[in-house]
Amino acid sequence: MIDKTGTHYEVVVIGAGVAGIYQIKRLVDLGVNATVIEAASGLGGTWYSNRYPGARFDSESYTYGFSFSKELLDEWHWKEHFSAQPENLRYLNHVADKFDLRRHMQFNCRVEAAHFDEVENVWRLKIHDGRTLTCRFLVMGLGLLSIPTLPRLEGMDSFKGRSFHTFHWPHEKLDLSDKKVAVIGTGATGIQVIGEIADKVGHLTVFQRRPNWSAPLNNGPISEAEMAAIRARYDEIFATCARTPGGFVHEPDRRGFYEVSREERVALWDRLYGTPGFAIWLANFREIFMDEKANAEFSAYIAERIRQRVKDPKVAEKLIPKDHGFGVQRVPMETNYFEAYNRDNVELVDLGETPLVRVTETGLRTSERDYDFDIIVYATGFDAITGAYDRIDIRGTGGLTLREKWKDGPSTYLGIFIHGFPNLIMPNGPQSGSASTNYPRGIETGVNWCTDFLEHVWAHGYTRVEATQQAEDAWTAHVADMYAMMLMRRAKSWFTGYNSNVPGHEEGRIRHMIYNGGAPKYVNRINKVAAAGYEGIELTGAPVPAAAPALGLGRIAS
Ligand code: NA7
Repeated sequence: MIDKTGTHYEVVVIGAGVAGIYQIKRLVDLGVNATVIEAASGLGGTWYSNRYPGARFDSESYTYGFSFSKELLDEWHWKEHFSAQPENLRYLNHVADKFDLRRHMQFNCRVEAAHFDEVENVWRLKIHDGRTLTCRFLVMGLGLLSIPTLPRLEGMDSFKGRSFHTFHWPHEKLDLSDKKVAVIGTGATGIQVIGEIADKVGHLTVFQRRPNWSAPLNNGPISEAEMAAIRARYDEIFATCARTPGGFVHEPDRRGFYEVSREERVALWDRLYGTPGFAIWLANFREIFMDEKANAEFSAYIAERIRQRVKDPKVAEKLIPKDHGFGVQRVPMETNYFEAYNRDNVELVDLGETPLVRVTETGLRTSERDYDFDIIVYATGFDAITGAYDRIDIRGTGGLTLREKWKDGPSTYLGIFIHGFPNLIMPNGPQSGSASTNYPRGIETGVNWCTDFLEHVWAHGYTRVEATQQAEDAWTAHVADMYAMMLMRRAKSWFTGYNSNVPGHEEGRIRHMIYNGGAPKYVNRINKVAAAGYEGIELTGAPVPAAAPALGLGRIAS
């Protein structure tokens, strides 16, 4: 039972990642009584936790930073085109310090429960340290990839060496030289780790269940002169991001796949393979995403690239996906990944042939043999998108739990509101624009829209806001329709809610997790909703007399 004596805020933001940092900045600027609650001991979200070697942006660094402050843009020098985790965390800390945001953040605070009080129209939060808080509006800055998941293998506790998920890679320096290391998993994370540590470990064994299509990141340093040129183009860069479906600088090739010759297609692909970042995925022909035949032709092209880079043809074949085409799952970008398998100290174990049986005291056992290790790294992914919501006991009207409501997948209005959960707002929620785009670009859109919305609510003195069932149904159906057009709908990936390690998320039932219509369409849609007086949202509550301040409410009467 949540007691009624806790501190009250007008807004509580959960999560001090990229979304939470920007959201609190906007609220503080408005003078709102708000706080950020963060479970970790520092800010930065993804970049606080993922400290594994090789963790870095796949977004061009200068498209990942916040765009809201010219001064910030002018003073920050991104050192690499695709900046690595330590630098990214430094950047986010710099932002928090520059704008004095840290004093509005509470660390080491895990929200265990959030219950909506239908009488007071407030959320009552229970923090794991026993405190209770209330707030009028609950803003979810939960990470979409913040709940790491481990395999369900027998004997995991019996291993005598060190083992951890990549999300929990030790914060202190870990000496890998002369160590026998296992990496389980070859998603975006595994591929980054493997490429980075292959030449730094004694011996590396990669346990691969399914290969992923992957292509070179083509990273490089950014000189002072180059950074000056980037700064001068920031307006243009952000305008490009706003125009492209993915929110990146990469624009799709508008020519029809079948309108150009095979030679022209290959010429484009040769160029894209050497282009930095997601160009190979997002500056490609649009048919790659929707047309089986086009996708198969491009996948065959990438397969050939893999064969050229991996010396042992048998190993090369194992690294080429056979169950899905290029780009229907999130494309991991790699540096030295395929070359790692040409090294004498690196070995690939195909779990399709010899599945993992258990973890032993000294290592791993497959159906074929035992392997000894000093370190086991689980690069086994996340309970993505909805996992962080599921971990909190969120109860809306009539005691309805969000966990129950989203049992078979999320349903939202615009990815921002949930019917039955009034006053809960998600600037980067499931089915919103940010989950499928260059994350900070989507986050800025979401936070700006939600903040404008709150200003509207405060200006009118509403105390309760809730999406209608009808609006939610229509949006969720629209999100599902978008999936129906994409080849990704059949992929076993976190885009479709698949995770073999999470009960109920095993293969079979698609979850419509992300909005696939692209950033411009999304922005257009949410702006129309705002222009129409926030249609689809019921705004109610006792109007505040014109003279009374709508912001900075103190403790509520209880
Ligand atoms: P992903 O992309 O979900 O990849 C997880 C990998 O781990 C993938 O290769 C899985 O194989 C493998 N996996 C998961 N469970 C097991 C078990 N039980 N046994 C063997 N192998 C397993 O997670 P990432 O962390 O790489 O990337 C997530 C996102 O974070 C990424 O897209 C970026 O946006 C940042 P499977 O394919 O399921 O056969």
